[in-house]
Amino acid sequence: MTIQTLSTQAFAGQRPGTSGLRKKVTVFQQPHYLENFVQAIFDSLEGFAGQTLVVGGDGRFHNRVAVQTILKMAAAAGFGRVLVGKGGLLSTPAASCVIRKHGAFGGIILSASHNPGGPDGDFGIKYNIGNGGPAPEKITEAIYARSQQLTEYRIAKAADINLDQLGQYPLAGMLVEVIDPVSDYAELMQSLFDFDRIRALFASGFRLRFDAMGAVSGPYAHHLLENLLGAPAGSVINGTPLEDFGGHHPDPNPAHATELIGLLSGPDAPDFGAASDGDADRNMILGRDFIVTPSDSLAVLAANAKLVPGYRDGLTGVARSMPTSTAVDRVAADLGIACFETPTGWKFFGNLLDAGRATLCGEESYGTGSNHVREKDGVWAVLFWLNLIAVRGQSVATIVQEHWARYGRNYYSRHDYEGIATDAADGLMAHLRSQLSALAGQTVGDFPIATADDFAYTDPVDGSVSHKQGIRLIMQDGSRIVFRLSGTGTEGATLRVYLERYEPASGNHQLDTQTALAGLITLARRLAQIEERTGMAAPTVVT
Ligand code: G16
Repeated sequence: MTIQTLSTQAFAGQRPGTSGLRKKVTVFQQPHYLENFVQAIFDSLEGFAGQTLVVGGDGRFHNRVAVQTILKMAAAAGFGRVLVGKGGLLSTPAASCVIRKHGAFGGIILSASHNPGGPDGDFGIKYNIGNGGPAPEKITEAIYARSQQLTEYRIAKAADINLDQLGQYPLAGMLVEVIDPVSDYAELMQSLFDFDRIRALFASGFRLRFDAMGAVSGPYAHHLLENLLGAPAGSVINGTPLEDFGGHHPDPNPAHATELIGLLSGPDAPDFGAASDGDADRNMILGRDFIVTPSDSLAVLAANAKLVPGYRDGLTGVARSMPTSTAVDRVAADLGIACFETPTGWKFFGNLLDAGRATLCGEESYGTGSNHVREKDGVWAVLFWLNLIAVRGQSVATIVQEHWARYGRNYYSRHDYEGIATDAADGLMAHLRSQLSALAGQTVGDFPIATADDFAYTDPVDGSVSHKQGIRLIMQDGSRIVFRLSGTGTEGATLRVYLERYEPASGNHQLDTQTALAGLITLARRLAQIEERTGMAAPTVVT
């Protein structure tokens, strides 16, 4: 067995963002770039000698190369065993499931999630801890600090593992097990949902289209929806994971899932549509001619959770990221359970889930999940909706409209301004921050502003504090405008403007969302001087 120690130099900019380190593939292809980050991860951990590591990714370009490197570095670091998905594949929620089920020390997930793939696209890597969830900031900051000091890394000199054959392979004193990426996850899903009832739904002629967008959810959706639940072959589209996602931008939202939205419109449309992203942790839910916002989806799942076997005993609490609409807050108040408001980033839900204080979590960015794993979970959300529909016997649109009639409607939209020069974006945020104290208590246009602040979060479990998590303007009627810079992009900066207006249960719920939000949209653009500072007269993406 030969372990090589190779000299290296630190790369600037290896600080993990909202969800790991995401950069262009060409950045990761630089000699030592990936190796440095992996060594920084291992150097920041303690007590893993002889333990199990889980490795897998969404199959995008560079996935296989990176997996082989990580296996050899894990052997050099002293891990006892690595579980790796066949073909180097593991969806992000499946990786979380495998870490938990097999009691692994942690896992390395390779994905840039919803960002495009291919040689000119994006790549990403993140470390998940033993609870199956993304490493908390304390660890990601330690990884970053270490990455800036590295002078060498260690790697086993060995042949590549055959990732396409299930089995056990020795690698420099470590055992590599190539596992089926779907089976542990499928078993977990069957423990949560009423598969007989969903099977009966499909047998009655219920029609679904699931768009895997050429990404990793395909094998999971084929197996669960078509093989186990009996949806006819062809219900899953774009179901083969491809290194460039077949040219798709694997982001399940109205801007990028246009093929699916087209399929779900018109009289002969299927009853239900859903899409997932590159690594299968996001979900978009559609009915016939009806798009469910992620914030509403979370609220509907929370309100109906007792209809689903895995949540029959009720929820201990719910959690949402700060920019996510407050629709779920109303459900929590009605149920008499806690509702937590966290910064953007799934990692902030981990402590609440571990402590049993929240059962369901969700984000406006098409992420929904529960305590079954420690990641958001796209296919799980689809199964949850199918279970609800099977029990309630109603369409998606009727379920959501009845929800609004009971709780009121939170009109909600996110406007993204992508590819802004970093200086301009930073200037815009600084300008907003400088106005905060003056804005609180003022009436601007038609809007009396009750609160104007920069969101800070104190984790109720470990007391850690995260500052500067988004600028909030909260109006007296509860309407909100939130400004943040994305932490997942790889080119320039992306400004996200989140807009929300509440119309009570007795109100008019039929307005077009952008019309309902027009006053807030104008105010947001004016206060942030978006056009003056970015030159952009309109957002690049509206969800
Ligand atoms: C990641 C995080 C999510 C976050 C989203 C958008 O999702 O896990 O928690 O909401 O990014 O973050 P940002 O607004 O900073 O770009 P994913 O699916 O990309 O892993």
